[in-house]
Amino acid sequence: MNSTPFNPAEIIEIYDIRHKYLGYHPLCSGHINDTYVLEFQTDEGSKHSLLLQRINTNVFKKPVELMQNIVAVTSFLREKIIEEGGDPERETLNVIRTKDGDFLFVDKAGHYWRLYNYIENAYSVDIPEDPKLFYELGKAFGKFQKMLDSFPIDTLHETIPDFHNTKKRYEAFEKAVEENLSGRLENALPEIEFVRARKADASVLVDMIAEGKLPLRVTHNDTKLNNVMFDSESHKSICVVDLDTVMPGLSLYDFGDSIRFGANTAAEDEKDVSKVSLSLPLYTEYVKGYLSEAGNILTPAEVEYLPFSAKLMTYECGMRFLTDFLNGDTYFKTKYPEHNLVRCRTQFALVADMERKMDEMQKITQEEYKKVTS
Ligand code: GN1
Ligand code: MG
Repeated sequence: MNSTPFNPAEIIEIYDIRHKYLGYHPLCSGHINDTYVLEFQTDEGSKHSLLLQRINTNVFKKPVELMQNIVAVTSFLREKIIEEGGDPERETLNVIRTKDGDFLFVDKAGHYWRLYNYIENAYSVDIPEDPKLFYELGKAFGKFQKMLDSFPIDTLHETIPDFHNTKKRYEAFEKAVEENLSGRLENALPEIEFVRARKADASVLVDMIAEGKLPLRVTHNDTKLNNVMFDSESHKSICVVDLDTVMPGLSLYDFGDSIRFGANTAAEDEKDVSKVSLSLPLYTEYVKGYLSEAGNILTPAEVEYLPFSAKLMTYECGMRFLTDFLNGDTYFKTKYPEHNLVRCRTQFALVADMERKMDEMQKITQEEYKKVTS
């Protein structure tokens, strides 16, 4: 049997949990943190669960600042949800404080942990079998963007500097090629060419920010389909989760990354790239859901670049997988030696398909935009 990665007695003590501990199970969908669902029984005999996470401090080097961001954003969302008559226990994550009022605790091994409410009767998905779910996903992130429109952005820390600065990601990629730390460069020559052929794309949004053409907003920055919870009965999106990368950013990062992950007809690590393509029906659903919430707060320039952002975020993510492959898999969790290379190939197959479909994506976006703004 595997040993328990945390000490339940310690958690119960630190958080002053009064319920009876029943056990835990791991949640395995993320590439970065370790997540566990802890189950308890209340005095009345009902089940009560909490979500325990170990923060990967190799990736998140400033866990205290990261938690300050999350606490500020979730407290702000909580107020908004209450104002709108929603249920703040289900519609946002809530950070649970320790007995001493802290949002984090450090165990004896020096690991950083945090505890959240667990959203019952809800689920997350990796592939949107039903297109309606993808509409719901767009709505969730559009609403998230809209609700945070008046959040004081200057109070947020940039917990991972230049997270979606594609230009800097490109520089990191070239450095990885040059250093070839893994010695696997020869296995990735076509992929390296693919990245280099699109170097100009990497600067587009960064340059627009510098020229004041795109507004900085409070963004999620990791808007994968499995980062939204859906209600088990109504199948409506209820809550945006995984807030570690909430930072100042572009609405385009969030839109683009959702499309990258969820509108792909194959999984992020599908080995058969012939299965990879951009689903235009799913793209349309997302645009509809997203613009139904955020359409009125976005600038025309943001809307114009939505389709491009899908391509750029896919390119950037593929480039990050490739960089990690060349560096010897030091960032993303991998299940086998070529995993990062496989992931990179799916991303580039998707980029290529988006390039073929770019005009169509633009048309769909503008049509939907007209509907919500007319
Ligand atoms: C990571 O942890 P997870 O799986 O939600 C990564 C994202 C990538 C994603 C690719 C902090 O997200 O940026 O887009 O993998 N998160 C971080 O699946 O680097
Ligand atoms: Mg995540």
